[in-house]
Amino acid sequence: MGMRGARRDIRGAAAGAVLAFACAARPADAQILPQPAQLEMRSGAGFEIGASTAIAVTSSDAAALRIGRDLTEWIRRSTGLKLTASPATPANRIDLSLDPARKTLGIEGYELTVDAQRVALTAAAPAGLFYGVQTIRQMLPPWSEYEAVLFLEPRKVTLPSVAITDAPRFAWRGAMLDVARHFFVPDDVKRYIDLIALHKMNRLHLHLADDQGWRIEIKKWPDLTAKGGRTEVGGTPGGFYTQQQYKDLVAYAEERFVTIVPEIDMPGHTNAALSSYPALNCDGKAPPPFTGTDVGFSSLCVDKDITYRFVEDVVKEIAALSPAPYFHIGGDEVKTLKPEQYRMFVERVQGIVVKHGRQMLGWDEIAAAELHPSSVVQHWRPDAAKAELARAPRLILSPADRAYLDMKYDAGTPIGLNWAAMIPVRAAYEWDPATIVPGAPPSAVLGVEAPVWSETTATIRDVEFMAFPRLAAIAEIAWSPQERRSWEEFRVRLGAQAPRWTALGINFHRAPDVPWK
Ligand code: NGO
Repeated sequence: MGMRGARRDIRGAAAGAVLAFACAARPADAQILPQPAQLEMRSGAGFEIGASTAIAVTSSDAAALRIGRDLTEWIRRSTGLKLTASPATPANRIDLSLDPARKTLGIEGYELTVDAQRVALTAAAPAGLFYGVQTIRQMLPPWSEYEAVLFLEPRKVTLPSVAITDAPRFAWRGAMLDVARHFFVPDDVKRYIDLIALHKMNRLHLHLADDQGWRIEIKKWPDLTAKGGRTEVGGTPGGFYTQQQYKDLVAYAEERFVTIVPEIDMPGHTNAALSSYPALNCDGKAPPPFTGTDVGFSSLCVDKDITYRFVEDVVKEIAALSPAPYFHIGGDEVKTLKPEQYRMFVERVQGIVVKHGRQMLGWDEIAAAELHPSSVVQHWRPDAAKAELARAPRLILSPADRAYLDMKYDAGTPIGLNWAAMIPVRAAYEWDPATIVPGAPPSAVLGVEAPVWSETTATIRDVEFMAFPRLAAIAEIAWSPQERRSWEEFRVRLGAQAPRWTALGINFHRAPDVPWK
């Protein structure tokens, strides 16, 4: 009895606190992040979600129905109400409709109108419905994120009157997680997928192999994980994903419209593979496992045929785990090869990747090679030769002095690196992808990606601390039109995310340049 009473008190106090927040005047556009392409706040009462509100999905598409169920659940958490699925009247309803004829919305765009009678969300494809529902989610009270709240009696929630037409600026809105320096279990990765999807990001690049660990099961080369998967930075136990776990991650991500992009870094950053298989070394001798943080010392033996059989087996097995059309070969920081050896390796591996039906991605060093039209250069070195990058067939932008979320915020940040820069939130936000590589044709720029390298992030809580709030800045750069972005407005909207992020349990950094709620 004492226990139960105590629990109710705590719950009551918490609900009271968030309710007070909800009563403060806050326009809907103070909540939505990334900023929609077009948003008009309208006068008028808004839409009150109550016991007789119905929700309807006009589509038989399985993804659309699932998105409708997700929205029903977020509304249940906000109000205590389980909405009925088939509306009896034309009024007081939330309509989600999939209309392939609305081609101008694109695959990821949506239109959302809210007035006193109705909420109408329309998209041409399920991804657009998903993003529209993320927008509605950000207009619900923050406690909709907090599953444990039980309502003793239902609460009404009012969505403000708005008209939104929205679609992303870039097709590639990525986050990268280095699971090699420190390993993160599948549940951690799923949580990260949830958090990036809420911010309308659609790629999760997994850095699956480096000097310190090999993280994906390859059936033909079992020692990669049996030996190479054991370690991580600092000497703590590593880990790896079985092929089944990887497939499960791919499916989980796909339900949230996130594509997982696998990276096996080569020919450098390969000590874990080299120490597992002596034959991959030019001298046939396996080096010991490595748990430090130096870079640039390792390389596959680019003159041996077995190296290319190895690469082909790896590409083939990973490609079979996922329909995603991408394979990232790393290609960064090779200090032990001559430039012609490096170029030959990249071109030969590119042939293997293309043969297996995948588009090759690589860090910006690969721009020195002869690239296939489908290949993608991921820019990272602030001082990389821009003229060479401008000739790349396609580009993703991760300039380390803006988009590397493993860089410290400022000198006081307890973890993180600083080799490229200290990156306060404002610096992570205030840049335009269009100006990073002068001379690159706009159509070549696929988008933006924010990596978290994990030399200093040992747990997913550490990752969250470095990623939030800056990941939200990168998400907005990737989604919102440049002319709709300003730091002064963004920082207020960013600060308004605090109650939602708190309800989600995100370990975000309360950066001093943001007015946190
Ligand atoms: C570099 C390096 C990585 C480091 C990272 C740390 C690239 C592409 N290679 O980025 O191995 O982990 O910096 O910030």
